[in-house]
Amino acid sequence: MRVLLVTVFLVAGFGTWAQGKAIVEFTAKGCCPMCEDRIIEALDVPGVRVAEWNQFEEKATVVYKPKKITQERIEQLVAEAGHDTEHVMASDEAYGALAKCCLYRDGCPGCSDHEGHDHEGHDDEGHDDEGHDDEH
Ligand SMILES: [Cu+2]
Repeated sequence: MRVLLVTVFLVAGFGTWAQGKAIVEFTAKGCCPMCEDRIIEALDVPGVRVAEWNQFEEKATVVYKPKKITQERIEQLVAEAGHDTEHVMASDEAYGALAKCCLYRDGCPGCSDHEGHDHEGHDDEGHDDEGHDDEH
């Protein structure tokens, strides 16, 4: 799994511009506009120029300055805010601090007023909760 992810990492890093800016896209799990705000806020740091998150694709797009911040650090920041990314898992503490609506590992349970993302092809037999380690 790691090896595959690192490959994606490298490919994504090819969007480097001459001005010392780079763009990276990575999966970041989440449910709702609150998650979007949280993720974007987490990326409001020096070196990050633009941060966006697409709720339906669960994908973050970040424009950053490679001299000031790394992709790895960017994903760490998102994970520290409670959102699993492609390469960095959020700690249980960070995940547990999320609003109920935002518990993406449990299928976004509380998002009633604003529907969570549609997992198309979602049938009940195959729940693809990778990294789901709920022991309680
Ligand atoms: Cu949310």
